[in-house]
Amino acid sequence: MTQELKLQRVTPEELPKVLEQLNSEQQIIELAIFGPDLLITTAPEDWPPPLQTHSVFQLTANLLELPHELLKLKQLKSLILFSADLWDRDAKAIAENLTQLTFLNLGRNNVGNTGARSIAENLEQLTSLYLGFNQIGNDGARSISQKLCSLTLLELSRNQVGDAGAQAIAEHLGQLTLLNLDLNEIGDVGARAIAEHLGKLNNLSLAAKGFTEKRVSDAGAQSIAEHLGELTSLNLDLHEIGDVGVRAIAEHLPKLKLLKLRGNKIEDNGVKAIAKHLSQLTSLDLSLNQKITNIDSLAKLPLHLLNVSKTGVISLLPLKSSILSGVQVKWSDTLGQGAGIYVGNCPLIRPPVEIIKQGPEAVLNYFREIEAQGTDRLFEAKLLIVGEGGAGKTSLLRRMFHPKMDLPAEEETTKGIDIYRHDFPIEGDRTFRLNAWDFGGQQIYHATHQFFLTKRSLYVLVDDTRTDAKSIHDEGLKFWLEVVETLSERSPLLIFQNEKGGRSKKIDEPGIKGRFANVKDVYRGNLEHFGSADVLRKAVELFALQLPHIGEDVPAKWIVIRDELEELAQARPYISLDDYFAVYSKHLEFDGEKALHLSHYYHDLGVFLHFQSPPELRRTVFLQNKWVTDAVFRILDDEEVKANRGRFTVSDCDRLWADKGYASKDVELRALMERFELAYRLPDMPKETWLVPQHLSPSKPPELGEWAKTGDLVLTFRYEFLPRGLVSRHMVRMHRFVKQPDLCWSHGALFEHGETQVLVETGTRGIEIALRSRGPDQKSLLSVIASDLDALNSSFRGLNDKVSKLVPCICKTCKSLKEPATFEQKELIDRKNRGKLTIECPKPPEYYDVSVIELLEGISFESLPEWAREPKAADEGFAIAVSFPGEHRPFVLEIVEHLAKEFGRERVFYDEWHEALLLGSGGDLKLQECYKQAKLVIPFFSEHYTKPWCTMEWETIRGILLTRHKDDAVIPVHLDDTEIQGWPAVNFGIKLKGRSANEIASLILDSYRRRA
Ligand SMILES: Nc1nc2c(ncn2[C@@H]2O[C@H](COP(=O)(O)OP(=O)(O)O)[C@@H](O)[C@H]2O)c(=O)[nH]1
Ligand SMILES: [Mg+2]
Repeated sequence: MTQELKLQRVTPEELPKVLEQLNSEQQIIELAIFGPDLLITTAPEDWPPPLQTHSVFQLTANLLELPHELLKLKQLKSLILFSADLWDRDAKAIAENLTQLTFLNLGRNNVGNTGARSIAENLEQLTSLYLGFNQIGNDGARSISQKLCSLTLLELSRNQVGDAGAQAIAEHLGQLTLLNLDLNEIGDVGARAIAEHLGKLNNLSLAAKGFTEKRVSDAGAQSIAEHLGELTSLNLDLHEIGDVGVRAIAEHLPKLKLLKLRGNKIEDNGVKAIAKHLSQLTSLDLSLNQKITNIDSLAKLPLHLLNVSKTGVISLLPLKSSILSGVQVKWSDTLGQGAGIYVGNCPLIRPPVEIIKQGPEAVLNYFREIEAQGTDRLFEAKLLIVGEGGAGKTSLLRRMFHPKMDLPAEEETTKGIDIYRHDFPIEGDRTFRLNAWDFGGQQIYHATHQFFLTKRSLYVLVDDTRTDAKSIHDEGLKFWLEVVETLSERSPLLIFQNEKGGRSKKIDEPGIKGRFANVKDVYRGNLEHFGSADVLRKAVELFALQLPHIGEDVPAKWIVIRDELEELAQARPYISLDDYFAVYSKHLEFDGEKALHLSHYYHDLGVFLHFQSPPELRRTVFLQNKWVTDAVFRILDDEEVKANRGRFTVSDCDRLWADKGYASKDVELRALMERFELAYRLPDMPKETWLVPQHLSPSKPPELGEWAKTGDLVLTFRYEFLPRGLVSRHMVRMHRFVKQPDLCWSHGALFEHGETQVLVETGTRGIEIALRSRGPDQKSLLSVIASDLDALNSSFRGLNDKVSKLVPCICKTCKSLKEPATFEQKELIDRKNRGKLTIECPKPPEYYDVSVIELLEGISFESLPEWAREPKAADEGFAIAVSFPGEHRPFVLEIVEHLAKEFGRERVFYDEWHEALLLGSGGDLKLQECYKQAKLVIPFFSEHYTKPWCTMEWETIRGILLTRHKDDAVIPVHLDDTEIQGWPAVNFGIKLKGRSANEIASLILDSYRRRA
């Protein structure tokens, strides 16, 4: 059989015929059929070895019944029927008819205890049995144990087997070499039984469920260690094993190659024990053991996979040599992504988190640079002063940093943002640079907080003692505490009580600190007096020095480059990208990619502003934050713009940006406003016009008065805290569906696609956003709009915990109501996880029981239709980019012509079609950008691909591959058998095999669609 035929897709109707044919044509002995839920995505050559010898079918839909043609395949020795909706009677039929089977896999079905018993009673010669995810309990496990004494492999993961079942297995199945009981209900008793009886095991998997009381402790781990000396692979995820248990495992199980201990109670000593004894370990999972902080000792193990995500690890320096030799560091926690060091959510300072988030290439660069230059630290931070207008923020700043200055006069309220610089000396003759940001009080500024209230900063909240706010229940104080907590990712916050006129006020300090862990201390003083803020200033300096990024070691030259940019910033509000590159090249050998890694890092830290997209912004590095914010606020504050309900044109910009060099950067400044989601350009206007949705009317248009109807699809987001301006930002992001801006207001918007409409509206209490969808595509449009709101919520790092989705009831009573009962999505998911599959509707008279699954499915987002995706404007980037050696130009041209029929030439990057993009200086960088933006990159590998020019392209593509590994962004076409250096999987890709250009093009299209 050729490779192409190995995987056949069949409909349930076709299956009987296919089986019949198999029966007549060949003496088939190995057969695999997969249900429609489990798509096989890898190529046959990458399948696990057992599958390689099977005939493999993929069903396009679920089987309605087991075809009896299958039962005629009496000679079958191996059968896989995975996720095919089989029940106990199907298992019985298989067991009674296919009596030659030695290998059986019925994973992810519903065979239950009865099905397990039928298998046990009829298939005594089985050596391998896989019945994961099948509702099997102790009874099923017992039947299997009593009859199937030849089993060497038994997989019963995701069932309900308890200690009793594990004991039965242990007592009867002494031949087992592999036992997988992941996600059952097994504790120490079961673990001990397994340990004492199954001495031949070399692979044991006992990961616990997330929701369970049953866990293995140190005692269980010790028995396993003492008895199962043959183990090479052990999984004890999510138990309660501490350092004692780990030490036993390390000391007694020297053959271990794979060890999984995710989510236990392991600390640094446990890690040391592993390092000391398990010298053959290649794969180790210690994630979710929060007390681990130090993994230095692991450097000597031959690990190619290490997961320490969600631990307290702060430094990867000890693993430097493996990182330099090519092991990738990934800011994630998901395994199954191949080799690497996984460090998602660790408080890393070496390298800094911002570097790791940029991808493995940036990490590699970091280590190379510190090898060459040594390290230094950046002593620079932001201090943000927040609080109600008039509370005394500006006064406090003056008292702290300009003691000689008078307090501001009543009418002198802050406009926009003022930035004070405070330098203070620190150890080693160095200076700490603190930039203190003072916000004006106007509401419109609140919507911009999200961009400036950055993490890794220090906050001071000024509390005005003239108001009565004393505890977290008082709205004024609570609002600011919530703002800082939501936006700043737990940055430290100091409260200053301004005792104006000597008035003091008690404040519920323990209550506030109990609820807001980031509140460090409360200070007070009467700002009329000189020296009243001295204590606070000392505290500010102290806390600034303790900010996490201050401890970060970065390559020494990075600090030198920052210092030079700071000097430039004194005279110039911005510089061009080329100027920045020039500064970089003065200190380090020039490499565009690396220079961009560095600017990205400083941008993330809030040191300066440099967006790497869109192209208008990429070319400018904004050194003075205040210059930028002043320009933006001139538009936001302008009375004419307000009077025009937020609309402004180029002539408004000319009027407002006449001085300070703004005029020559107007395009960039408008792009920045779009990037900040403050404004968008209205389409189809005679004169170029932008809209600031914040300034739309505050009241809902009367046309939309009584909008709700029965039959609407409704989804509600409920917030414990709703950041200001969220709906306006949502409107900017989704403006392609805004057809009538006049039907939008500052707290709501109407989105439309054809005949379908979604009304998004903030509830009167200001804590809910309701989405109502109606029309032929109501589910799709609702999905699009709701997913964007989800994404927006996630962009506030502290918001996800404060928002819940309310799912409307679908019972008969509610279906006839405009306002159906609602359930919290979180509660529904929890019920589903705990196996409680109904919930009672609170509406009389019937109080129906409603299916939890159906409720959840009602709001599950389907894959979206093409119209719902982001538009395909030319600046949206390329769908496909090709890279090829000139020798193959004619052939490649033929292929891209085919692709262009599908996407249009503007979305296929083929050098000759896009020459204009590459003209001028920095052509190589631009080229890299094209490859980066492309959804899919196709290199054509051949002996000619090793030429220098291609090699340079290849370096870029490989970078993309490494960072975009997960979404299959690179698929090569192998024109011959040349191995390309750095390409990890030689087998992966499209092989020429005499195919025509047309055929290759359709394979590429297939891959593209599968990715999308
Ligand atoms: N008498 C007195 N006036 C104060 C005190 N603190 C602030 N002010 C005045 O209150 C007004 C508002 O203060 P300001 O610092 O501008 O508040 P901001 O809007 O929070 O920046 C100004 O006129 C200040 O001079 C104080 O402790 N005593
Ligand atoms: Mg002020």
